[in-house]
Amino acid sequence: MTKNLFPPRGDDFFWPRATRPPGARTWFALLGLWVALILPRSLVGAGANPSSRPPHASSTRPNILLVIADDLGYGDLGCYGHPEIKTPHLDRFAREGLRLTSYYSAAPVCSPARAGLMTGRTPYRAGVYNQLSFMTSMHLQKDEVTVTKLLRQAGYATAQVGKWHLNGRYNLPGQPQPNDQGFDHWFAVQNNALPNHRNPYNFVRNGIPLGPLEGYSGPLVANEAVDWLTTGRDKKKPFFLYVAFNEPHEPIATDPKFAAQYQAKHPDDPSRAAYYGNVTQMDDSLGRILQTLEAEGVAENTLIWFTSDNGPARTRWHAAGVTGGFREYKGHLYEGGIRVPGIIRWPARIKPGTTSGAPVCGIDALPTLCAAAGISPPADLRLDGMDIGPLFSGGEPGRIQPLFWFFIYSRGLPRAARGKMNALASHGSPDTHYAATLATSPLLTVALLVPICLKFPVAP
Ligand SMILES: [Ca+2]
Repeated sequence: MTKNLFPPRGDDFFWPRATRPPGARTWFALLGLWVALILPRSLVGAGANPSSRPPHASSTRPNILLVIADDLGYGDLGCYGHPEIKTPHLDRFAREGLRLTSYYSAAPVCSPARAGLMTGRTPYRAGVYNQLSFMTSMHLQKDEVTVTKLLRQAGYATAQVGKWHLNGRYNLPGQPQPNDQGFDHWFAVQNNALPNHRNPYNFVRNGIPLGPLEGYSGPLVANEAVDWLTTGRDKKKPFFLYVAFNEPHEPIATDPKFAAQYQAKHPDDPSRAAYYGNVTQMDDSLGRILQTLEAEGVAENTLIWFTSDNGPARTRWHAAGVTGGFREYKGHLYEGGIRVPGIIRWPARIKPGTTSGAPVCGIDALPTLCAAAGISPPADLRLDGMDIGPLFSGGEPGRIQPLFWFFIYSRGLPRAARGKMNALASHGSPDTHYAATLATSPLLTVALLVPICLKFPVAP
């Protein structure tokens, strides 16, 4: 690993060499952690693929709404303890469903987190190991099995609105586009709404650039979702709608009616008022989609999975996102970088007002959503996530394969975890190659750590 693999850090755009492959030492570290994961898995002979219809599968296939915010911190919602930010729709949504207090994104930055969400696979296995700059050669491969492809194959109508960020050559030849990953209808931007959330000019609908639009990103995305839900979809089919809000990722622009709710308390900090209002702007947009589900009469049997792609960004322009007290922020593999809100509502199956501290990760979405729809992923598809559906009825998922995070430009440490157990390893300074820590040490954790310790010296 050479030092120039670690570009200057300090703002949200610090990874200019997105396409550069990991160095030998990085792959060595990855291999060690990978062996650590595979070993305990092989010892118990567990598989991630559901082999039979789970008890929580719906006899009537549920509609599915997957919602992801951008750079929303664990502590940025009222229902996760923020003292000021108003998120009435999400607060109500959480009261009506299952609020997860140990939910993790698959990665501490946008693209790999979304790759994990779409594929059920650790982002490195899915081939997306960094955020995807415009025109980068890295992209989600066309032959990856996405949750969208599986649901569409099973008869679902599918749509995506908002941020895509799973390719570099967005809406250009040579890389798969949202339709290649299973979406019948899409209204999206490659990464951020530009020039910011206000009057964006870079949205594309089904391959057609739309030019300058009037309004703010969140409401525009909600408009498209509402239009598709009410008049665009085939109502004979169940639906899968993927809503990826740009908020509250910068460059932020907030409708004055939302920013004004915070200006009186922060007259000398317009950036803070804009950020708080931006989260409320997203909440209001989601509220319109939720109200549409009610109006369409489909809310009861619609499974909604809400989350964020990574922890809050701490930039020179917008530093108001919070982790709820967890260490560090976006880009780190410490809690603040990957621990994010996770709320699931499914009135037909989930008791309102429940909370769980069981570890759940974005890579669990594909197995869980497929199981809820009664779909078995291909038997030869190597998944890393699992069906966490038993949580819906108060049970335990019984995770066998440890959760695993690795990020080449991590500000923290590569990490593997199973329950309360954690292993952290770093490929950074030559003087502190690798360190391992754990909260408890049952036999499985020993098996997890031995390969790391054998291959790499443990830092003092
Ligand atoms: Ca993000």
